[in-house]
Amino acid sequence: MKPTKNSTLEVISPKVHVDDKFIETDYEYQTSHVNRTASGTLQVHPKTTAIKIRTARHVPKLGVMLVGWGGNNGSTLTAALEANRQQMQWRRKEGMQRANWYGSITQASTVYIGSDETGKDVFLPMKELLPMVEPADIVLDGWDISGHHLGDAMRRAEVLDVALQDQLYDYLSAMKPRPSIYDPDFIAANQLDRADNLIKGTRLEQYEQVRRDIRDFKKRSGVDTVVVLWTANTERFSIVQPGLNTTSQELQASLKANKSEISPSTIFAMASIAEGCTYINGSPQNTFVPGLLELAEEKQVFIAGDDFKSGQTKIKSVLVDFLVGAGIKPVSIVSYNHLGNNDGKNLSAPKQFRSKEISKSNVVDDMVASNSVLYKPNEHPDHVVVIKYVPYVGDSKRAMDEYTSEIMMGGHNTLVIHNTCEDSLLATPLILDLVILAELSARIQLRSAEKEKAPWVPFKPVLSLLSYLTKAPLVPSGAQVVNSLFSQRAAIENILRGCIGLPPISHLSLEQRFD
Ligand code: NAI
Ligand code: DG6
Repeated sequence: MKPTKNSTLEVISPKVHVDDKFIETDYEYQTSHVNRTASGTLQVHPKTTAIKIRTARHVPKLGVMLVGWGGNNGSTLTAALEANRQQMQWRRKEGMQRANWYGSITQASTVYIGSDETGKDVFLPMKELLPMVEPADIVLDGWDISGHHLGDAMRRAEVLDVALQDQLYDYLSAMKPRPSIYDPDFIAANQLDRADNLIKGTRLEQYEQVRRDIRDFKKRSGVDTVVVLWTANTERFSIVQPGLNTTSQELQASLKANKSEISPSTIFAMASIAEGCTYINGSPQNTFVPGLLELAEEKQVFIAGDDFKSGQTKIKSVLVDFLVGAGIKPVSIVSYNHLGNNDGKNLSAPKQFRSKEISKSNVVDDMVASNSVLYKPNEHPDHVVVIKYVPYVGDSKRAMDEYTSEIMMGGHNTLVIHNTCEDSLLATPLILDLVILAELSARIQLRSAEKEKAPWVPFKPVLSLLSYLTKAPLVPSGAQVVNSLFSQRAAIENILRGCIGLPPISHLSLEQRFD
């Protein structure tokens, strides 16, 4: 079977069945369950469960609504979609540059599919494994508290080369963000001068307006499905309190009562869930208060977050995994960065910085906890995060990290990393991956093959599969948070492989190690 129309891949297996609607596979899921006995023995029980996985083949027309559409990420995504759609080229001092999707795992990375008769590994672009939304087919819309049209928003962002901006300006100028919800208590006071495009009224009225906007977009654009994604300013954390937002009922009552602690991002998430639209949080704030999580579960709508994982944290989730996995003990991690874009300006306020500090700081916890040889219970490396606003450097973020580790016999190993890059050019491809993988996830279902007529079940509403793309991964209640980048990527690869009847990548390569 060929998983996608234009794919060069064909899976030959009696365990894979394809019809017009679904790709269905018979899959053996192998796990190991551990029991702790009274004497302290760890008894491990390997287990194989027969399941079926099916993926709907029809790719819907996808609409994406960005909250913060006129910001650096929002305008850069809009520009990149059009530049790639038209396969634009422009002149730089180094020569001609073509539009591309570097930094996107779906568009620019490959997945191992097997080895050929000579023993060489064979890879395929991730987007060819299963039917996925094509970036060129995505329809964008969104909201911003700033009324700049997207042409001016792109210029204001100062991210893309001018020669490219000039080709895109007229096209982007026709797009204008819808008015949005502004609450100066949640973002930095220094954002006030942008706020000229606002939804007035009570929180409930604002919520109703956002719901109308989603319906209006669907109707006008003819899209089949909508994903709403927050790429607006980082908000401060909301207070979580019984009676306010700890259950879905409390949250809905608080919205009706216009309680001031219900943040704009939580209102967007509530509206999105009410319209049955997946909601993704690209910023660090606690939009997903307990009542919101409960609401998503009740309505069975996907939510995912928090905070795009673009540069410094991505490296951290690789480096600490490597160090701890190598038996080396990180004892001090100091992450400093400065940047001069509007995100940096907003984060120069203490409460908004605090939200980012929290999301950047938790990323090593599970890796540290996994190694009881190096760390005692509750022992952690010192971990400090500093962000400074330096307007002159604009979107070109400078990140400096120092990792000090203890090595054998009291020795020390210090690694220093200096990274300079356009922040929004790292974040934008993540937005593309988030919406494409979220849409795909809505077409994947599992069922037990051991019980007759077991029902097909979708992923749980908290879509932890997107953890690779987020700094502080949101996981279903009771599930383990996984921060290691390679484990997060392996989860995506292996689930996609499972959907087409391929086993997880084991790295056993027995055929190459034994005669
Ligand atoms: P930006 O400041 O350029 O854009 C944010 C936009 O949101 C602005 O246009 C602003 O007017 C708008 N906005 C603020 N409050 C709003 C509301 N309530 N409703 C609608 N629009 C609103 O920021 P940028 O660089 O695009 O980043 C966006 C978010 O993504 C920030 O929270 C940032 O921390 C987060 N992020 C960015 C990363 C990056 O590498 N660029 C990586 C990780 C997270
Ligand atoms: C400075 O830290 C600004 C932030 O918004 C970051 O640029 C952004 O969160 C990306 O962080 P990281 O750690 O993934 O590079």
